[in-house]
Amino acid sequence: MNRLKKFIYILPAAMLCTGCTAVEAPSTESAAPHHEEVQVDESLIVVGFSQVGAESDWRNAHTESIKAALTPENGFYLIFEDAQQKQENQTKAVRNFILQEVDYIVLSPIVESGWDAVLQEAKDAGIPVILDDRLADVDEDLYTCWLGTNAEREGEMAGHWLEEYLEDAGRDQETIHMVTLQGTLGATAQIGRTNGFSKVLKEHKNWEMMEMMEGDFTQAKGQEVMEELLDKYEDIDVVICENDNMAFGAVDAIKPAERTCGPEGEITIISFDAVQAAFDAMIAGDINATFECNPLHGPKLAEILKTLAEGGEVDKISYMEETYFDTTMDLESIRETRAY
Ligand code: GYE
Repeated sequence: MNRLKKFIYILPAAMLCTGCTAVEAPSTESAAPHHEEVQVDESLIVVGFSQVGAESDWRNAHTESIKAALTPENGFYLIFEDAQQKQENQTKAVRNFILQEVDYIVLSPIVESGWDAVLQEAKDAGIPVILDDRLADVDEDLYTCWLGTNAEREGEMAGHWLEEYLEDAGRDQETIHMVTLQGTLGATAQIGRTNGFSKVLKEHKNWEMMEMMEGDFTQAKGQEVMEELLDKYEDIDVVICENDNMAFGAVDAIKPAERTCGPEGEITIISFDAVQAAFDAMIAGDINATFECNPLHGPKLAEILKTLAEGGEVDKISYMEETYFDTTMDLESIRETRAY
């Protein structure tokens, strides 16, 4: 780690910097107008964070949590870049972080594949990489550790919840027609939730997964895809939405199609994340259950970075603690305790 560094370069076209009042607007008079030199207190740990985008409520809470934890008051200088859901932007961001000689790179990889070259470059430059939220399918020595979510477990939990739900409703022998709105294909949360749910699906001969379509973790795409599925299939009993925002999109498609959903309706909706708006949707009777995925990584990430900066060891994998919520619970009171 380069603790003596005093200056870092900000590339205004590509980089956004937060928590750093020292950054000035790009100077048009400068000899190198695309570069800005910023003075950073040498006691601060300089972190370049490449975020996926702002595709969901979960993502926004994740960004806020990290920005709130990696502040100069807490000993960090954060360079934040939003990749707008494009892997090429993330690759570019990581390369910029290497050029800037940051102390640590934090990467939330949009998908798992395609990281070997750029993470090797970080390694060659001696900059440790922490994967946060999603995983990269690379050799383990190309990253220091991963702080994430056990998406496969979430998917399995959702499957078991449905099992019980159908049993309680006396529908465990009935043919159950299902569709899935998948997250960004190839993303850890998509792979894990699809695989976890599939494990339970395989145990039930009467569960029929008619189609799985990509909804990219966004409400708009979730709605679009659900509209298509409603046109195609008349008998959908269950929709698995691989995040809450796609579930909101599914509800937006189901209601105008004069179909009903939620605990009192024909279509059971299962979702993931447990953001506050999902509580509202459950309270409104639109969705049945949501499997928690905790986005508040900031404090744990700060702890990991501090431990590393002090020369300590960290676990290779750390998972956030998670549970689930459904409409049998006292959702009004629980909602008040939710931080995201
Ligand atoms: O569930 C979804 C987001 O990777 C766990 O990404 C994250 C997922 C989260 O867009 O809402």
